[in-house]
Amino acid sequence: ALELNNYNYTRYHSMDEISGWMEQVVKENPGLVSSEVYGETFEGKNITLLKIGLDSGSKKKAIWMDCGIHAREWIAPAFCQWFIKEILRTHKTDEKLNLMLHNLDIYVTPVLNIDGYVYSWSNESNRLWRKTRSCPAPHCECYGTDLNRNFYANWGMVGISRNCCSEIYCGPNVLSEKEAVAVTEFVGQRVGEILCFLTIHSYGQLILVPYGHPEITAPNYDELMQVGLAAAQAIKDVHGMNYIVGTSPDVLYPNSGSSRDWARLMGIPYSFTFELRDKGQHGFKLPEEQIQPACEEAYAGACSIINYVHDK
Ligand code: ING
Ligand code: ZN
Repeated sequence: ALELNNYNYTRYHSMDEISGWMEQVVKENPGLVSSEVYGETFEGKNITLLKIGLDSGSKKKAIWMDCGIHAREWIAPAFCQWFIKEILRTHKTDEKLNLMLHNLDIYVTPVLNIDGYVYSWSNESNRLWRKTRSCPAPHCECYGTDLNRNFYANWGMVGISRNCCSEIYCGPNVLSEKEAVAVTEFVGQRVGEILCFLTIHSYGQLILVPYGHPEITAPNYDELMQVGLAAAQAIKDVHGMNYIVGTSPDVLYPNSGSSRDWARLMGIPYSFTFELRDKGQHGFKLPEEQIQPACEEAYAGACSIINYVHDK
């Protein structure tokens, strides 16, 4: 049987290995970690999250984190696993973390786009797959929709394509993808509870704040920028890496239909996209030697945000 102590967090893992790891984490941490299936992919695989938190009498708030919305961004699922590993390793001795786990539940989805992730592992020629694996619409021969263009947030407006062969195909209609529906339903039912929505991508070394649409501004934009800049500083303090903070139109280009924008529009006050290492030298094929430093710094960035949200 797989022993958590022996799990190698500085390697990329197949979906089967990640699924086995999730089961083991739950088994070895009763009262701290539980799992929940909250949806199914196009190909019928269970979408599972891990809920991390300590029992407390009062009603708890929550943090959301998802990784692997895009198949080829392998550092993202590696980070979600690292994030959980670090919490499990330190929560008994780190008093602040212990307190936060009494006040907050953390919902972590290590791989959201499971079909795409499995496909990107299936063959070297499929390594750079990004989208889901849903079947082509009539009159089009290409598979898949960009999940991060499929959410109910100015869907189909900017930074998208209607061509089903495009990498940024927004889908035949809003929420055409079961994976986007699963997040929408789970998070949508807990809008008062979830204070912070973190969605993890690569690459580019960015922290993106709402909105991707250039004509709308989040009511707490100034605060989101402050919180994002503090996270970027926390990241820099670990290995000296520079992360840029801003909206996607300010930093790169506009987009619409992203889960980050949807979460903010729904009323979740703190919503961020992380774009992990690197800046393009290796891109999506970040060498395994960089998993550890990339995750160490991103952990500091995520904790900076979670601390802020908890203390506020
Ligand atoms: N980037 C995200 C995407 O969905 C993004 C977020 C949007 C970044 C627009 C910059 C500009 O495209 C990746 N890497 O998936
Ligand atoms: Zn991405």
